[in-house]
Order: sequence, then C-alpha cells, then structure tokens
Amino acid sequence: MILTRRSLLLGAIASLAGCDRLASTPSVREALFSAENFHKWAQRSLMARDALAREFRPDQISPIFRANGTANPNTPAYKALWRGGFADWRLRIDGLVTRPLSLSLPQLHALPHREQITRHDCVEGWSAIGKWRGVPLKTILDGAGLRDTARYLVFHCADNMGAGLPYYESIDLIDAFHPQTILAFALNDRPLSVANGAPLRLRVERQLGYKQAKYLMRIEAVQHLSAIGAGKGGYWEDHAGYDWYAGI
Ligand SMILES: Nc1nc2c(c(=O)[nH]1)N[C@H]1C(S)=C(S)[C@@H](COP(=O)(O)O)O[C@H]1N2
Ligand SMILES: [Mo]
Repeated sequence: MILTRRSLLLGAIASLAGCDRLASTPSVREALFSAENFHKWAQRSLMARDALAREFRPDQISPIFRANGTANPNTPAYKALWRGGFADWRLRIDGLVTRPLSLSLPQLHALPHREQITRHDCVEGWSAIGKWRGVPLKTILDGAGLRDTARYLVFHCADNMGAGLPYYESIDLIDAFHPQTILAFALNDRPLSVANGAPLRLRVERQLGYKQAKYLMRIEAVQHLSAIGAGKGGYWEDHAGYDWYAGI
C-alpha cells in the first residue's frame, strides 16, 4: 500500500513538474513545492521504516552470543515445558484476530523459514552478530487473520520479572510485517538455547535489544497499548522509561 501511494505521489509530482506553464503560477507552484516536501517527508519516514537491517557474512558471526536479561525463566511452568523438550509448549495467537491459533514447535518448523545474520544492539552497550532462523511473523499473522481494528502486537513471555509480572513487549504493524521480522527457533544453526530465549523468540531487526522478546508464549493483537501493563507497551518502557520505538 505504501508503494502504491508513493508511486501515485511520484506520478502526481511528475505530471505537475512537467507542466511549466502551470508551475509558474504562484498557487500551483506552492502546491508543487508542498507536494515535493510531502514526498520527501513520506519517503524518508516511510522508507526508513521499511528499509532492511544490514545482514552480515557467516565469518562475521560472533563466537559467543551473550545472554542478557533473563537467562532462564526458572518458573515451575517453564521448567516443566523444558523437561518435556517443549513438546507441550504452544504459541497462542489471539486478541484481534479472526482465527486464534495455538501452534506447536513442529507446526512452526513446518512453515517456510527465513535465515538472517544480523547484529543485535543492546542499550547497555554491547552488540553481537548471530544467524537466526525462524518463521516470518507475517506468515503467522496471515494465518490468524488480523481484524481491521488491530494496530499493535503484544508479545507475552514466560519469564517472571518479579511480583508475578512476565516480560512483555509490543511492536506496530509496520515492524510486524517487515520481511526481517521472524519468530526465531534457531541461533547459529542450533535450536535456541534457554539463555537466548528457547523455544521461540522475536527478532525485529530494526529495533534495539529489549524489543527482541524471548520465551514467547502468546502474541496478542490489540488496538491500543494503554491496557497492557502500565500502558507504555513493554516491560522496560513501563519500568525504566525506555522508548517504545527503539528503531536503529
Ligand atoms: N523474555 C525476555 N525477553 C528479553 C529480555 C528478558 O529479560 N526477557 N531481555 C531483553 C534484552 S534487554 C536484550 S539485550 C535481549 C538479550 O537477548 P539475548 O539474551 O539472546 O542476548 O533480549 C531481550 N528480550
Ligand atoms: Mo538489552
């Protein structure tokens, strides 16, 4: 839709610019320049959101992808899932969808995959390059059928951040449908370790580390973020004032 709008806009600008007579009258010139400015703004802001994150070569992969935040949820429920090799784990997709889903790991493995070598940047000042494999989030959302009121996706995690509060994060639909946004089950050709978010984590490659929710249990489509946690859209947003939009 963005591309269609953009090409319409480009077409409109081209036809305006091609007509010298019209362009010399002040009001049309004004319209032309404001259209140009709008286009510049639209291209910078929309294209920037759509741009791909840099992908790296296999020889650039970090020898160790350090773990940060929770390194093991250690709750009775998570331990039971881990002991069973995550055979009983399910990813729920619900909220503003027409077909709520409950997907097992084998079901996710059976869907088309994407692989990408990207750099993870944590706000605490470290980075690591890793090779992620997983299912494009778009595939799952197409299967669940987002309702037209859905604006954000909330990721509910298995780890407890204290006082019974699980980690949670959220993204908008531009990031949700971004081609590099995947639900990853493998890191560097191995099943995701517990430290890095087993059995499934989000990779949203245009965003900082804290948006990369580990230990996924549930994806909820919502219209507003105000009813989630304290309303800022994520655990660190609510508890430490981190920016909700952590684009890089
Ligand atoms: N569920 C959950 N997801 C999480 C965190 C967490 O503590 N719990 N920490 C975040 C932060 S701050 C970072 S930098 C990355 C760390 O991912 P890693 O442990 O694979 O390095 O996970 C993010 N996702
Ligand atoms: Mo982080």
